[in-house]
Order: sequence, then C-alpha cells, then structure tokens
Amino acid sequence: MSTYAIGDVQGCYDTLCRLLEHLRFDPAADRLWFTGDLVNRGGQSLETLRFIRGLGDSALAVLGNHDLHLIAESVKATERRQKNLDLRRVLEADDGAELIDWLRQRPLLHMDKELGFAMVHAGLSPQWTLDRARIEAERVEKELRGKDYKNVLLRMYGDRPRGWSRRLKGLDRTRAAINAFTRMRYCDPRGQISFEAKGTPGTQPAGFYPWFEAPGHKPRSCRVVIGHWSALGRFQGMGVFGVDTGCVWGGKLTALKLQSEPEFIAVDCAQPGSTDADPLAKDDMGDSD
Ligand SMILES: [Mn+2]
Repeated sequence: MSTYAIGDVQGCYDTLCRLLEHLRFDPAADRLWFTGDLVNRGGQSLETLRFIRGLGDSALAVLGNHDLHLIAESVKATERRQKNLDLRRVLEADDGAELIDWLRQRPLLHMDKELGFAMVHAGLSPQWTLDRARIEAERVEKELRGKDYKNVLLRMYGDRPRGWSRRLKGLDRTRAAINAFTRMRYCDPRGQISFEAKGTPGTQPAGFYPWFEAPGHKPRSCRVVIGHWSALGRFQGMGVFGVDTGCVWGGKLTALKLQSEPEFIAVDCAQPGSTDADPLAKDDMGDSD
C-alpha cells in the first residue's frame, strides 16, 4: 500500500488520469491525498470532482482558494450567470449541488501523525504548531459546515487582517485562518502575509520570508505537503514538500510518495489551461495559484 500526495489538479482531469496510470494507482490498496485547488481553469473541473469524490475513502483533499471560490459562487449562483465556463459546468450539472456540498465538507488541514505528514493547500502561520493549526482549521471547518456557512463564504474575501493573531475574533479570525491555509506564500515573522509576492524565493519584499522559513516559527511535528505555489514548484526543504508544479499552466502534475524518503513522480500536462487571478483576492492582484 502506498500513499501519494498530488498537487493542484485545477480541473486537469486527463492529466490526473495519466498520472494515476503512471503510478499504477490501485484504489483498493493505495491512498491519494490532494493538496486542494481541485477545480478552476483546466476545463474538466466537473470530471475531477466526480472522480475524486467517487474514490471515497481512498482519497482525501484539503480545501484550496479556488475550491472555496467555487463553493462561494454556488451560494451566489442564482443571482447572476457564471462567466467562468469551467465552474459553470459544475454549477449547472445535475449532480453539481451534491459535488459542491461534498467539497464544502473537506478540511483545511489533514494530519497523519503515524505517517508523519500533514497537508495544507498553502501554508501555516509561523505562530502555529500543528496542534494549534488543527484547532484553527477545525474552527473554520465547523463554520463552513454550519448553518451560517453562506454568510461565512460571502465574507471570507479580502486581505485584511493581514495575519492571524490570537486576539482576532469572529469573521476576522476566520478570514485570517483561511488566508494562511489557502493563500499564503510569504509572511513576516509575525505572520503578516505579503499577498503581492508570489514569485520564487529571493524575489519577495524585504522583511518577508517563505512562511516555512519565517524566523522564530513554531516547531512543526510532521513534515508538511503543500500546493498553491507554482513558482516554487517541486520543492523540498525545512520539512516542507511543494508539489504544485503548474499543471494548469502547461507544467507538470506531481505526486509525492509519502514514505521515509519521499519520492517525487510527475507527468506532463495533457491539456492547455486558461488564465485567471486568485479568486479570493478582493482587488484581484494577480495572485494566480
Ligand atoms: Mn491555490
């Protein structure tokens, strides 16, 4: 039995099938982890959701910013026609509501202490141990599954507050946690996020660090798999493994075999993608992963 963590699929279903063939994935024996952003831009978001949901207990996925955006669009869908064709196919499918409901129940953080790995879409605040991260994730997950979820989804957008703090309450705390889990790349030692910086390490503004290198960050008891950061690409360092290799941009779809010496396995993108900015950035700053 093997467990593979797969990077951002973003609706590239054909490429996912190609990767799983390459891995000789056996749903009866193997397990798949997905770093989130299952949907948007690739053109086959509907097929991707159907397939991964259909895997049942053989697959688990954490929420990414594009997944949250789709769920939020479903809340608004009755008010205006969806312009994004890939997302519209999900919203208008007979099983669309069921798929989105399933997506809404996904966690923000997955941790398997026995395996020694955790997974989030983007990052962890430097103030969080993994146990603290789990508490913050569960708090937001409960809101997304609760009866006020529409309000939470409609008010999660935006870059303020710029970082998580234990003093934050209510929706500010929710938004700060969502931004860390699903959008962060660079932050300062206090966990204040630079939403503008999205390039390779070394290109960020002074005083900001890749979140996993922020000075004074809390210790992390598991290795952490992330997606979201296609400019970082295939990455291994500081106990972090990056597996977003920009499939939807014509790059590769990458799997990481989770074992004591993790192994990267990738296939080329099988389809062209399109371009869209980060949907959770209220002012559309081109934060694209
Ligand atoms: Mn993302």
